[in-house]
Formats: sequence, C-alpha cells, structure tokens
Amino acid sequence: MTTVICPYCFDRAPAARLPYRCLMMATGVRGGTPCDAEPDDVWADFMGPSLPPSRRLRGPVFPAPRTLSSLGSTSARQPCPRCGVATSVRVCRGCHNDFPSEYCDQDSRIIALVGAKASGKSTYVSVLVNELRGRVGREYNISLPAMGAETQRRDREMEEDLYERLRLPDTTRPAAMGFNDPLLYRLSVPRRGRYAKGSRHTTLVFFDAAGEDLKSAEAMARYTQYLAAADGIILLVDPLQMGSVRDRSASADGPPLPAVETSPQQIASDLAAQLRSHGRSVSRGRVTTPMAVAVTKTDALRALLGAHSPLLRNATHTGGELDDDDRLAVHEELRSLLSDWDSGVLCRQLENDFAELSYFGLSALGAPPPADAPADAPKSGPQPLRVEDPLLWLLGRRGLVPVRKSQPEGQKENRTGKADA
Ligand SMILES: Nc1nc2c(ncn2[C@@H]2O[C@H](COP(=O)(O)OP(=O)(O)OP(=O)(O)O)[C@@H](O)[C@H]2O)c(=O)[nH]1
Ligand SMILES: [Mg+2]
Ligand SMILES: [Zn+2]
Ligand SMILES: [Zn+2]
Repeated sequence: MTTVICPYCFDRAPAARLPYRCLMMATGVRGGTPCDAEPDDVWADFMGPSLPPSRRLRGPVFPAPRTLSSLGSTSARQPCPRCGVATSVRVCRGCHNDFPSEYCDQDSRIIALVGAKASGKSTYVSVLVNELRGRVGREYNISLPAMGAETQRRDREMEEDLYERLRLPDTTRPAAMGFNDPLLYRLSVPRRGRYAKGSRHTTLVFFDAAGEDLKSAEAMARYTQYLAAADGIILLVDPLQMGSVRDRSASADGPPLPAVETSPQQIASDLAAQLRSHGRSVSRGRVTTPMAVAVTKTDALRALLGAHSPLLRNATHTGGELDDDDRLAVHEELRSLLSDWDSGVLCRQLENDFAELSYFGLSALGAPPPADAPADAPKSGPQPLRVEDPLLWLLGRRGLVPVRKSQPEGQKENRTGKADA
C-alpha cells in the first residue's frame, strides 16, 4: 500500500485513508444543490494568521470510506456524502492541504536543500530542474513535469526569470513571514532490464529553505519536520565564505566578496543535532540520512584548479548511467580543496556526523554575475557545470537511476569518507 508523506506538514498516512475535499460543483441533476464553502480551520491554522478570513472558506472535507474495496485504491473518486457529487481531490489529515492529482499514486522522495544565506540554493533549484529536463534528461530519458497548480506557476516563473529575463532569484523569505511551499515534481525514469516495460514514477519534493532560517539551531527548528522526513540532504557550501578563498579572491579585481554568513560547519552540526533528536537512524553515532555536500560557485575557483580538474567539465552520463568513478574523482578533489581551505575542520566534522557522505562541486551559472548588474545572470545565460551530480547520486543510492561501478564494493567504501570510521 502506498504511504503518502504530506509535502507541507510531513504527516505520513496510508493513501487509502486520506480524506477528500468536495469541489462544490453543481450536480446537473434536477433539484441537486452544490455544497457551500465552509471555514477550514485545520488548514487556516496551518497557513497562519496572515491568511485573510475570506480565504478560510473552502469546500467541505469528508473522510475516506472504510470499506475493503476502497483500501487498495488511491485515486478513486468518492461521492460527497452531502451533495453526492464525486471528487478525486485528496487532502492531508494533518494540515488539510490539497494534494495535486497523482501525488498519492506513487512514493515520494523528499530532498532537503540547505545552506547559508546566499549560498546559491534558489539559483541551484531553478538550474537543476532545467538541466534535468534538457541535457541530463535526454541521457537518462527522464521526464520531470511540475505537479499541481502552485508548483506549475512557480516553475514557469523561475524559468522565465532566470532564462528569459536573466534575473537571479530574490532572497528566499524566512518561514516566519509565511509558509514557503515545497516544489513538487513527478520524476519518470524508464524501467531497465530485458523484460522491463514502462517507467517508474517518483514524486520529488524540493524544499528550498531560507538561509536566514538556518542561522541558528533555534531558527532551524522550524524546518525540523522537513529535515527529519528527508530521504537525502543537499548541503550547499559557498566557497566564497571560506576564509582562505576570500583572502585569495580579494586581491583579484573580480566582483566584490559577499557578506560573511553562517559557517557551513555550524549548519552541518545543527543539522546533525536536529536529525538525531528527531529519531533519524544513527549508526555508530552518525546520522544515516545520505548527505551530498556541494561546493557551489566553482566558476569563481578556476584559478585554484589544475588544468585537468574534473570540476571543469560535466559528467558524461554515457548510456544513461551514473559513472561512480567520476563521482569519486570529484569527491576526492573537493575533499582535498576543502581540507586545504580550513585545515580539514569542515570535512572532519561532517565525517563524524554523517555516515553516508559524498562531496560535489558545481556552478549553477558557470560565471559570476556581471559586475555592473549583480542581480542578473551572466549575459550568455546560465552555463551550468555539474549541477545534476548530487541529486543523481541520491537517486542512484535508491536505485532510481542506474549506476556504473568499476571497483569492488569494499574498496569503494574506503574512499567515500568512511575510511576514518
Ligand atoms: N559566481 C557565481 N555566483 C552565484 C552562482 N549561483 C548563485 N550565485 C550568487 O549567489 C547569490 C545568492 O544566490 P541564491 O540562489 O539567491 O542563494 P540562496 O541560497 O537561495 O539565498 P537565500 O534565499 O537568502 O537563503 C546570487 O545572487 C549570485 O550572486 C554561481 O553559480 N556562480
Ligand atoms: Mg533562496
Ligand atoms: Zn499535511
Ligand atoms: Zn459536497
């Protein structure tokens, strides 16, 4: 039976148990009157006090029938007990948010995106989605439509802003100013194997937190439910926040350095503490949620990289497979760069806190924003490098994309940050 995780409040429920919402439509039957909207207090509580009273009125919610035949079905329509008109809209038991159609038909994978303010999270999601539909999508035969009206609207807006107007995203507003909706996508990957037919569908839930909310352990508590429900975490690290990179970049006549934000080691240790205290599984003291640590803005690091650095080109994805040796080459490169920048403080801490860890390096834009227009993307548009790697690694770990490995398992383990266990 499919278990549905609400992407808004992270309540878990069997799909068949989800309540329905009446659509308040006319029956067409003579004498039938449609239901009236009524205050939905559960939903209004979740949305917070900024919701105007008029918007609290919504179609009545009614429970799923507890019959045997309804148990197996997830998307079946049910007649509203009051007006008799069938509806297929399911809502969360916990918060009464409506699920987009199809959301309840497949498992979902929640990917948490964390990182200090201005580390590049919002730019990254926008470019990642674009790459998964274009260059990368073609290699793996992936499709990634946005789910639900709200994600579809934001998806269009993100694309138009960055790729047509060449505008960078605004600072993401903190949760205290209202709830930030997650982005919901339906990922379809063709099944593999000689007799395999059709595609495998998974819901990808991206939650782009405001860096401002990750400043301290108290602020991060707002995101606890979300972090605890995550199947994988992508921690974005801005290299321009690392002391020695700043020192080296400040001398060049490049763009001005960004303001100093929360350090990645503080975010990582608060994150590990949150996950431990919320019952995420722990192995020998380390949190087992897979953790992709991605250094962003690698375009700004070119002067520090050797001519053959794997960070200067994209992974190949030949045959629609993830090349694990290529990932390990990137992992080693980043581990040595990071260790060089801070004498290994960040890596040691991450490796003590997280059991499944891989380092990545990416650039969403491929070049710094123009010096005379810092809120704009480079004139030639985003020319991303390696943005897909962290997500594909997380998906590969769950068997959702094929991974090609050339080394025996045992040796590989020793190179992925587990050596010092
Ligand atoms: N050089 C370079 N700069 C980038 C890149 N991506 C983002 N930036 C810069 O980083 C700034 C912040 O990016 P955002 O995506 O808004 O960062 P964020 O993590 O979402 O920030 P908050 O929403 O405040 O938490 C941008 O305005 C750019 O100036 C990149 O690939 N290369
Ligand atoms: Mg943001
Ligand atoms: Zn919910
Ligand atoms: Zn009704």
